[in-house]
Amino acid sequence: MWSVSRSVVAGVALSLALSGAGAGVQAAEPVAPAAAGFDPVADGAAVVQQANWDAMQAVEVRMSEYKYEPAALVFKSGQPYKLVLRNVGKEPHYFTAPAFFKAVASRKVQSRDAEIKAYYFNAFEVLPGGSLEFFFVPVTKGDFALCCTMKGHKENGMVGTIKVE
Ligand SMILES: [Cu+2]
Repeated sequence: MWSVSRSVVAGVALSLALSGAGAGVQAAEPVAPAAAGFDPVADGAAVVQQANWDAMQAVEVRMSEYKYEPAALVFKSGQPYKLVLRNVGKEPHYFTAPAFFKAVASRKVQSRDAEIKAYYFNAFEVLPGGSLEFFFVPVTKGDFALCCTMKGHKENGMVGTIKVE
């Protein structure tokens, strides 16, 4: 768990350094994680632990060419969820929603063959015929963008919205 979190932070720092150099920005002062847009739920582990998982709600999203069904997702802050992402299409599809992932407390990601416990995610890729389950508790209210980052998919309409209310 710790090593996963650390590598994510390192990845953010690296991309910052590169973009700063490319844009000709002077980076004399260290950039705070929040200022860099890296401001996930601070007490995510406690939120996950205190949630009533017996009251968990399941929501399924089917991915295909080139859409999410449903494309408008609404979650309630504090309510534990299992989000099932099912690829019923012929191409791989992404569930890319970095701002949404920062607004939730992540418990784990589960697939047929594996389970991953990590605090932060940016995106999930699901292969044709495959599925995965994301267990989480929404924390921060807001509207968040969802899209598929496979080449050309977003342009073909593979976008969605996620509301935490
Ligand atoms: Cu796609």
